[in-house]
Amino acid sequence: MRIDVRDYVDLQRYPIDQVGTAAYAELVAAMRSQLAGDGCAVVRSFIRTDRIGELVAEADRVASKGHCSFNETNVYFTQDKPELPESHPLRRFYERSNAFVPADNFGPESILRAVYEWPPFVAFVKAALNEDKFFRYADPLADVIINVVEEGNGFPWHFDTNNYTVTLAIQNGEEGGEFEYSPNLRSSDDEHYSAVGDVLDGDEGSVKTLCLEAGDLQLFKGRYSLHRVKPVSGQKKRYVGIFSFVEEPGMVGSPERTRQLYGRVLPIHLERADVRADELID
Ligand SMILES: O=C(O)CCC(=O)C(=O)O
Ligand SMILES: [Fe+2]
Repeated sequence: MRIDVRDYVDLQRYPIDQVGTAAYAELVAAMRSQLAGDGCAVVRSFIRTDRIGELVAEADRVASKGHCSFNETNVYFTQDKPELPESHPLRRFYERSNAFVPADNFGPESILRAVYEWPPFVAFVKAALNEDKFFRYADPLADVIINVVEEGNGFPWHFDTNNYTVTLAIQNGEEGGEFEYSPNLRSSDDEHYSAVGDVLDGDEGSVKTLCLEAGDLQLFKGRYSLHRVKPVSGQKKRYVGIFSFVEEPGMVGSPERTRQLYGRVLPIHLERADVRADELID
């Protein structure tokens, strides 16, 4: 069955296929103003409420394909610096675990992929983010994925290493899973370590909480805003779709990162990295 994205996106409320209309311009302007304000913009019920069940069913079908990876990380994803005091944010490590369902589980029958590849969707996100160079990721394991979060897990405080993320809430856990962020806590020329330390110590003064519901689309600029996903509790899994976009066409992930996040690599990762497969066998 061919998927028509028009049946899933709430185009009555968000006419993202109507470029050039006043409604489109207003929507893009609203997104840009939210992003300029605190780096976060949300399109509530972007996916029609009456169709979200189909997306949940799709996630349920592939959830067991999630590759679990665990590591200990500081908020910068950098190495420990033993010469600094233990309380320094660079030295504070938290357990991170995630289960990414690789993109090759989302084939032509996938609603998530149909949305990701729908030209009006790509154009809308590009316009909202006000990016010049904006392409779908060419990585067959990572272009569109689902992050499956189970009981007890979340995503500890961190700054993103990419400029923005584009995510779709598909299902919440029974409890927890709130998205918390401290807007612009650091800047390109000042790490504001003491303010970062305050948030890590539990000071919620600068922290905003966002409760996303199934079907909400979120654009988030996380490079300067410290953020986390609070641990989920209950039997129900939290599902979030992650759409990746990059600045150059044809990009794929490095073999090391791909193996860590997805548990395997494809020939394209090795070719691009100019590494022979036999060199990687460990
Ligand atoms: O799962 C989410 O809602 C976002 C997680 C996050 O911050 C990230 O992937 O960088
Ligand atoms: Fe993040």
